[in-house]
Amino acid sequence: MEFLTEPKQALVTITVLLLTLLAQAKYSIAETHFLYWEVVTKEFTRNCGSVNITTVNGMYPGPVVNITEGDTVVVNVTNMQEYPVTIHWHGIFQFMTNWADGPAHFTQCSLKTGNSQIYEFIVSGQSGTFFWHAHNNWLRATMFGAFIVHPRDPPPNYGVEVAGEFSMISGEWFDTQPNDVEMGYLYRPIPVDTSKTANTLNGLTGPLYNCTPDDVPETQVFRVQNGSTYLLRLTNAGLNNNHWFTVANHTLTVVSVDGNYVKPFATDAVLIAPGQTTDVLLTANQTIGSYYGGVGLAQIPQVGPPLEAREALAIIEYEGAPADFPLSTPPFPAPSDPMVVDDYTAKVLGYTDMDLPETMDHNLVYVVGIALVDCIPSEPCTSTQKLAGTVQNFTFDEPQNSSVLEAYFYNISGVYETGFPELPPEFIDFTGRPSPEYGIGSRATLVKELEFNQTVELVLQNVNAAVMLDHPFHLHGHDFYVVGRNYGNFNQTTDPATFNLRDPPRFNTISVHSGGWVALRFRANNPGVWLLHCHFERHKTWGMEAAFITKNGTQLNETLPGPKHPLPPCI
Ligand SMILES: [Cu+2]
Repeated sequence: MEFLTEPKQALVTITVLLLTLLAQAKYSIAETHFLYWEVVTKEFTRNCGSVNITTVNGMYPGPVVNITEGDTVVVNVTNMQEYPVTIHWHGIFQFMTNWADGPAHFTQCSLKTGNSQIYEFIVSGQSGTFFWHAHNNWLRATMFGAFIVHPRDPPPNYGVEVAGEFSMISGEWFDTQPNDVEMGYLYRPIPVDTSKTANTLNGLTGPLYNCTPDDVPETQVFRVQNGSTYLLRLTNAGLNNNHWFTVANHTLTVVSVDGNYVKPFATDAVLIAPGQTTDVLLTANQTIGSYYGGVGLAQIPQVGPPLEAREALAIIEYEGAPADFPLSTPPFPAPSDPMVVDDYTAKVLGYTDMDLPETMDHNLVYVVGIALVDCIPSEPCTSTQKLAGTVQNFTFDEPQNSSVLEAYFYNISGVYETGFPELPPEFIDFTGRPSPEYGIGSRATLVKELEFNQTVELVLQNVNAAVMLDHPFHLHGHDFYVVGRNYGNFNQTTDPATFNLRDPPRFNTISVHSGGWVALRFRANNPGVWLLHCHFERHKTWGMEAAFITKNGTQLNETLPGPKHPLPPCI
């Protein structure tokens, strides 16, 4: 080793000091990220057809937000195209920044053509994989992107060195502008033909969607090194389908769901409902080569017209893979096999060091289903009734002239009503037979009020109304613990004894399986208006929405301040 003279030693010492400070700074100094997003129309070609789609900055999928826990995000959104828009930061708590949450009709009115809006919020007390998406009409089909929050403290020890990470967001491609697809679903008694829909991974359909035998579409390649382990950040940004994710020949280790660590478990395939995210570890420990991986449908049960069943595949390519390595499609679980789903679901467990509410201020049972509702004269229905998504037999009538939050904050009357029922009027057989009691929903803009810091147990009970389907429910502004789930009817007397209060997983989105129920617990510690809705866009379009209003507490830091930036005008 070269002998260092004194000045050289001093230089080395200073450099080492600076490097140490820089390394520490990575974990200690919060940053502010200023993002400028223009919402523009751009033509993209997928699945053998071109469509003018609505995008952020002409990108599909949209830009990735990459921050560290504690950072501030300031997004200046300018709407340069014809459709009104809003943006939602899915899974981000928005503590004291309810105004930046984004769902149209609930926390703001949509941003109209030519106008700008600034979303500003701090991401605190959470890290992991999230995503952002448009939250009005069906624009989120093409306006979505990853929102990655790195932990402020050193990254978690997975027991193995992580060599790199990849974000993989699945979705659906429609052969027309998604808002037009929505119009097709809104007023018809029978859903529109979905056969022109393609599955996508990171916005690409992959090799199974070739138009002619010679025309193979672009396929994304993820490059890995033999023997290394990678973190795959999986998100289902799709509108109407559950997805299985799998990689040929490789076992995946699930480590996190919805930004919450889970007890790691190995699996061949990962089940992701729309609105859910899952982080998995993949170790490149197979023969040096190339392997297909991607998403296929996990619809349970499958009803209506046939769904697009081709998988959206990408390639995991080892460094040094032979060019003629035979690629094979991984086996996917059968799309409608509840056994595989239940087996997977049972493996997802949380940790014991948690803030699970133990005594409840509210024990809510909400009955959720797909029913019919009478059309009103202004609606271009093709019959006297249309399909309705219902919660407690109410289909949510979205206010048009003010958001619920503005009405609440500024005391505007006539926009919404309080007193959403805590329980169904009667505990009937919800799942065993068609329930005529739930066949016809009624329209209402009804919310449930909660006092600050109250504890809530919420059971979502599926009902066999017009039809019985899965419903992936998403709660804005909170994570919740999943303490129980089963098929059949929830029994208020006997089922709580079966709850898992030891290691329940913590999510922001949960699939209420067809013919079943789930029991959730959360603390209402975030003042404001928080949407609870099915994350299947069809069902949301049909009104499967509800909302909580959490009132202010007594302290200043328990009181929702006014909006930091002007909101889009409603009229
Ligand atoms: Cu649903």
